[in-house]
Amino acid sequence: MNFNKDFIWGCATSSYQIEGAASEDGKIPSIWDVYADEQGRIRDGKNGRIACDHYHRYKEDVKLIKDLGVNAYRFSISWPRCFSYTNERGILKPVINEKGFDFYDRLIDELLENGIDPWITLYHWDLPAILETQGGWRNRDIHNWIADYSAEVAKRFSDRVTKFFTLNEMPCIIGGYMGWMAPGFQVSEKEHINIVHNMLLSHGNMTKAVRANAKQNVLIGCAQNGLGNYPATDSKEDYDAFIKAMNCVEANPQAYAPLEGSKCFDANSLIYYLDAIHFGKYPEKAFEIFKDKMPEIKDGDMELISTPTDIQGINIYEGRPIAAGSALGVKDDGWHVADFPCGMDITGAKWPITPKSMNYYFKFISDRYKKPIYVSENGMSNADIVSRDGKCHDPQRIEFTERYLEELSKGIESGADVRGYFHWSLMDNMEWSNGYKERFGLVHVDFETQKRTPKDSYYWYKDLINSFRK
Ligand code: PNW
Repeated sequence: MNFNKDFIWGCATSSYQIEGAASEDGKIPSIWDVYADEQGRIRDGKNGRIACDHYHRYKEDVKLIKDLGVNAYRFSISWPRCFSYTNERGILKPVINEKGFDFYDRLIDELLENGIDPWITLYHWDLPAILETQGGWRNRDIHNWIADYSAEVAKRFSDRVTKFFTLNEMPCIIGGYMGWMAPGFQVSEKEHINIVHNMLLSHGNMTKAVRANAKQNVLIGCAQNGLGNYPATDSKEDYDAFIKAMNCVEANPQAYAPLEGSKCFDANSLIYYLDAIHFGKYPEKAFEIFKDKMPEIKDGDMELISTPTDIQGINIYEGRPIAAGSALGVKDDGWHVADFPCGMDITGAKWPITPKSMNYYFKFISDRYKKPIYVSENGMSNADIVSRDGKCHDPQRIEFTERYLEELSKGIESGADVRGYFHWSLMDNMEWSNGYKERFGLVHVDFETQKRTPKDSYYWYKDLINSFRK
């Protein structure tokens, strides 16, 4: 593999997954606090009240990031840590929580002092619970609530921070309204599609708010996810089938419904979201297929949604092989999802290991939207243990990352404009509904003692990064 000298190497985390301090210094509950504490919906009844205790141990963690040798660190700001709300006769008014902002001030300064570029994610799923009582993502007003918060973040930090992601993984926010993420219930498909519209309006309004309040030139974009599909074989037929599948506006096979029984709604394809953002219109076909389920589009909506961005973040974990021809029982669009081989390599979370997700998929996105791409997340969970020698040996993660980066390098060679890679995650953390059972870190965390142990993959990644700097 080959990456040029300017390529950005990073690692990533998110607030609720690592910070803990769930009700400290004026932080109000997020929908994840409610989902965990009140509803007990996280595996083994766990929660994020302490998580990695990063709120108190951030200096130690920044040292780990520095020693890893990355140039960039992607983390998210907790909205309910920085904003609370008063409810005056049904009207919510934001109140700034200085102590919350102070934490990120300290974190950002610590990162900069250690030569690490901070990349902020404005929203990584921890919605203030009080906003969910007003409908959360179902309420169109959210695009104003979240823009107010984003403006404040930009005012305070854009003197030192120049990279901003708006929303993390819109299809997973929808998961909250399919039942497998907070707030944790199922709504109709028409409502799902309306939530997508509200998220896209939010993304546009956040972009506008950050730009308007930025103290210098900043790079803004969303961090989107989906399945990184690829042609099943090297044949031209399968390549054409792959392109057809990518141009499909129905979800299958571009999105997932991770919990059995949870319904994957249809308008969840990559192009459904990204065409709206980059071209200012939903794909024509969406109107044919979803008809009256399409959202009400008010004057100015598509302009707001397509407020110009600078970068496109893509979180990528897995994909599906696409082959020519129709599968049995499926309508003939000239493509189908090919079977995985028996004994397919899988991760700890049983996700398929599909390095080719890094190649054709990125070329497709790059050719279609012509924006610099950053891999804003990639990594795997593994049943890592600390051995009696005191080390944490994780050859699977090294193999996984090497395979994925090799394919990414091929994608870049074929013309995909990918400029950076953020490994998910810096350290083991609270893996949402799966609690502490999935370890995604380059650093092992003993959640009883909070001891951090860099894994073999941490040292491997460090060497790899160094090898491309020479
Ligand atoms: C992403 N799925 O989420 C998130 O951005 C991270 O916070 C998370 O820890 C990471 O990937 C690993 O899961 C996903 O079920 C959550 O397919 C679930 C799925 C995919 C991505």
